[in-house]
Order: sequence, then C-alpha cells, then structure tokens
Amino acid sequence: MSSTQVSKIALIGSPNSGKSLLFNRLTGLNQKVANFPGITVDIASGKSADGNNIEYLDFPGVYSLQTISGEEKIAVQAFMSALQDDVLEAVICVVDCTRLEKGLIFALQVLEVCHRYNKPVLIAANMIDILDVHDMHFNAASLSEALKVSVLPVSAKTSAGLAEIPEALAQASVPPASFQSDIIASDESINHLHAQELAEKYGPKGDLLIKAQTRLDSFFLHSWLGGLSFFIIMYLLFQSIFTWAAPVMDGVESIIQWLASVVLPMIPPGVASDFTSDALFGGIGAFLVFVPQIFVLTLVVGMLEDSGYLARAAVICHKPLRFFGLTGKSFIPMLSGVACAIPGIYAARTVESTRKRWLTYLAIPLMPCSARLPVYSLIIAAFIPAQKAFGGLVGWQGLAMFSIYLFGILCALFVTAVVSRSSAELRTDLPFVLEMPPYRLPSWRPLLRNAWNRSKHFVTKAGKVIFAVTVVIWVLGYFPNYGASLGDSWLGSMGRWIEPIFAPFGLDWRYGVAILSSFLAREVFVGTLGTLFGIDSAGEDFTSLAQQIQESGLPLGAGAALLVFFAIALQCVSTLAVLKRETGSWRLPVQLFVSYSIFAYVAALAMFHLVEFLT
Ligand SMILES: Nc1nc2c(ncn2[C@@H]2O[C@H](COP(=O)(O)OP(=O)(O)OP(=O)(O)O)[C@@H](O)[C@H]2O)c(=O)[nH]1
Ligand SMILES: [Mg+2]
Repeated sequence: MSSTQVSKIALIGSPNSGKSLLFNRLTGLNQKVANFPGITVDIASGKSADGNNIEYLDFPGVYSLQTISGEEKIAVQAFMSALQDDVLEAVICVVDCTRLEKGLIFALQVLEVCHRYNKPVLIAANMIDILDVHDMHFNAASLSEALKVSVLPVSAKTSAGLAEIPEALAQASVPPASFQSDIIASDESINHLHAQELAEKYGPKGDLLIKAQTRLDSFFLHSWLGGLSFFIIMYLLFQSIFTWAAPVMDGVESIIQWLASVVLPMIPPGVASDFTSDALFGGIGAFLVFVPQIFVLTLVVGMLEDSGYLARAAVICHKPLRFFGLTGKSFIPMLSGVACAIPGIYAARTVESTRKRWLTYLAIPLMPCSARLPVYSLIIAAFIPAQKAFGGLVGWQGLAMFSIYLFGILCALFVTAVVSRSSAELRTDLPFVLEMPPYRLPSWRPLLRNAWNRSKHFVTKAGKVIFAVTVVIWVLGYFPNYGASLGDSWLGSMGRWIEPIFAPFGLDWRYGVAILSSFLAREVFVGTLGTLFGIDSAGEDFTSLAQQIQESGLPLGAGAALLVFFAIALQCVSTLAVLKRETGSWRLPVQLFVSYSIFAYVAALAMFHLVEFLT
C-alpha cells in the first residue's frame, strides 16, 4: 500500500451497538447517534481524525447478514460488495459487551464471510464503561482466543481503548475457518447456540442491569400507566419549549433591539438605512428570535431518545397507530418529523412493509415540524397572553402550542386512517418487532452539540432562503415610492391581485404575500411579514412583530385560520424533493402537495368561520 493510498475500514455490527458514536470519535465527525435501533440508514464515511490514511465507513446496524428488510438489506448488500470488490482493508465488528450474546450471533457471521474474503477482523467490545460502573467484568482475552481474532474492549463514550484501535487494526488477522462447515455456519440456529455458549463462558456475569430495566419497563409499558406517562411526557415536552426557551428568546430579542438602536443611527437616512431597518432587523431578526426554541426542542427529544424511552413510546403507540393504518415502526419517522420532515422521511426506511412506509410518508409532512414553530410562536404570541393558570402549572401559550401540535398529528392520523381504509391491501401488516434498547442516563455533551448543530443548520440553511426572499420582498415593497406607502408599492399592486385568495379567512394582502413566499420554506413567512410590517411602520420605534400584529387588529379567527393553514399545507420544497428521491417518482409528492394545499385551505376557512361564530 503506498503512503497516499487510503485504507477503508468498515464499522459493522448490530443496531444500537455504538458504531456511529465510535465512528464520530475516530473521525471527529458528527453522525447522528441515538439510543434506538436503526438510527443510521445510510453509509457514512470519514477520514481518521489522527491524520493516518484511514477512512472509516459507518454502516447501518444489521441483525443478520441473511437479512431481507429495507435499510438492512441495503447495508448488507453494500458490505458484501465492498468485500467482493476488495475495497476494504479490514473490518471492525462492533459488539455491545453488555449484550454480548446478541452481538456475537452477528459477529460469528461476520467472521465467516471475512474468512471467505480474506479480510482481517477486529472485534470492538464496546460500552465497557457500563460494565465498569456495575463492577462487572468480561474476559476479552479468552474470548479472543476462542474466536481466534483480536477482541479489544473499548468505550466510545469515555474513549477508553480507542487509542489502541490503529495498532490493533494493524495486527488484526483474518479469521480462520470455523469448526463448522460452511453449510452449517450459515444456519442461524447453530450460530445462536455458539454465541450463547461463548457469552456464558466469557461474558459479564450478573443480571444487575436487567433487573432495573425490567422494573422500569413494567411501569412505562404498563397498559394504562404507560399511556398516561406517555401523554404527560409529551405534554412536558411542549411546555419546556416555551418555559425553557422563553428567557433566551427574550434575550435574543433584546440583543436585536439593542443592535438596531446602535447600528441604525450610524447609517444616514435613506434607502440603506430603511433596508437595514426593515429587511435586516425586521425580517431576519424576526426569524432569529425563534432559534432557541428549535434548540430546546432538539435537546429534549434527544434526551428522550438517549434515555431509551422513545422505543417504549413506539411500543405504546403501536396499537393506536395500527388503528390509523400505521405501525409502531412509524412512530420514530413521525417523531423525527417533529424536528424536520426530511430526517423523518429517511427514517421511514426502517418501516419494512412498503405499504406502511407509503402511509408513513403521507403522515410525515403533517407532523408539526420545527419550521412551523416560528410561525406558530408568532401567532400564539400575538393572540395568547403569556399567563399561567392553576398556580403556574399550565402556561396558556404552551397549552396553545400543544394543541396546534396535537392538531397536526391528528390530521396526519386522520389522513392515514382514511387512506388505509380505502384498500384492503393497505391494511395488511408485517409483525411488529422492535428490540428494546437499554435505559440509560442521557449523555449531555453530544446532545448539546446536536441541538447546537441543528440550530446552526437551521439558521444557515433557512437563513439563506429567508435573506433572498426578504431582499426581493423588500425591494418590491419599498419601490417605486421609497417606502412612503406600502399599499402603493409594486408589491402592493401584486398583493391586491392575490388578496381575494386569502380574504375569505380574514387576512389582508400582506399575509397573502407572506403565505405565498412561505411555499419555498415555511419559516420565510415570519421574515417576509417582518419586512412588510417594517416598511409599513417606517420611522416608528422597533417593536416586536407579534406586538405589531396585535396592534394591527387582526381578528382572532384569522389567526386561528393561519395556524390551521400552516399545520396542513405542504410548504416545503425540500420535503417534496426528498419524497421524490425516496419513492423514485414525482407522483406522490405532487399528489400530496396538491391535496394538502386544498385540505389546508378548506380547513382554514372552516376554522375562521367557527371562531367567528363562537366569538
Ligand atoms: N455508555 C455507553 N453508551 C454508548 C457507548 N457507545 C454508544 N453508546 C450509546 O449507545 C447508543 C447507540 O449508539 P449509536 O452510535 O447510535 O449506535 P449504532 O450502532 O450506530 O446504532 P444504529 O445506527 O441504529 O445501528 C447511543 O445512545 C450512544 O450514546 C459506550 O461506549 N458507552
Ligand atoms: Mg449508527
């Protein structure tokens, strides 16, 4: 091997064994890690962080090399062809040493194929830190002797043993032919017996871990206690978005106001000053205020995932989801959709049944994604007072947010229920099998980093679109009369043209323009509206957008209609593009776009009249 040539090392193992965390440690990259099987759905690659010419490949977890299902199949095919085409230098088989038997069942298969293709194997016995905490031990040396390949105890969490990986890789040997013949070795039941025997002989002793887990499960999976705790946990999740993020949001708002008060006097009055005030502070500033909520939401969902609770939630949800034509496997894709539809759509690869996956695709765009959050927050802040009831237990704004989130979820379930009942074929299902990950205390650092990255990504990705749209909107709204009257601007004339579309639910043309601009990406709505109100209130003191909406006298029904419209409409170009990629055709994305737009419009109209009737 020449010094410039890169050697590729595959990281392979059962789901949830810690491959991605190990990969992140080895490469310094940031693959998604979570305490839930089936998180990685694509192969990621990255250069070794310590500068030697090693490239690590992080594979999706697989239970068996003789697999048949969705993303596992892709992973196995990719692994096998990497072996066949001789692109790998060596293989690291990651085994969770707290669940040694399960990991070994798969490791034995890996040894078998690596023997066939003449590839050295290193077994990384991961999560050794957990054994240390419980003062348990496992005999890596004897296991290594029995398997005739190196077994290196490591912890991707604490980085213990990781420094020895390059050395161990260099010395790793090709596994010898097993004592079983080829035909028998591919028989899984023999593998199971062998793995069980090895785990009993060399694995950690004691059932400390299992007892605590079972006790927790008897609560969280209890028929009604489980359901109740699920509801409470989800409710707290939404309250936390408001209560934890509120001070930071206020902080961001004060900083923007302060910046505006410092910067604006330095620019001579005229076009440049108006642009800075309306488009930069008004438009982009209005959107930045909501970033802390995205941070908190990602953090809390990450905590739940890492603790092992989400897999229990998927079990709790399986029965009700089945009623709506989905399966427990749809839970994680749908919940990921609460952050963003795009990872949700990728996560749907773990839904084995094609029909159920298709139904899951229908549900995901209706899940309340974080791009909707700024819109919801703005409207809620404009209409609902920031007061608490029941001795501070319930915040009205949090409650409103919970309701609108619930509304989105109910819409998703309504659609899948109706569509799944439309054909008998869609009702058939594969059995629901989901391995329960262990309960763990969440590790803070990766969670904080993940939340930070997500917010940063949101700002940079959405920021570009928002900036571009804001500039266009500002130019159209400012000229030809230099901001003297928004109504007489170019945008004003266009706005009047589209006004009849949204007038039936009480919105004037400014909202119409903001809604149309948000078909690129929902969060653009806030920036556009901020710019428009900015031009309109030229010369006045900087006030928050929510306050300006409040003062503009928008009827409550129109606010409610806006919420409903945004909950349903599929205003996201990226979601449509990813759906096209995953389904291989434009058919489903176009169908969804058209039908959800109509559905959104009709529902918003109904909401407007309902509220008007009641108030
Ligand atoms: N205590 C401890 N936890 C770990 C260790 N390695 C990984 N984890 C945790 O185990 C869980 C699974 O880690 P991942 O890296 O996502 O596992 P994976 O093998 O990539 O999983 P899939 O992509 O779903 O196949 C996460 O909650 C990690 O934080 C470790 O060495 N010690
Ligand atoms: Mg992974």
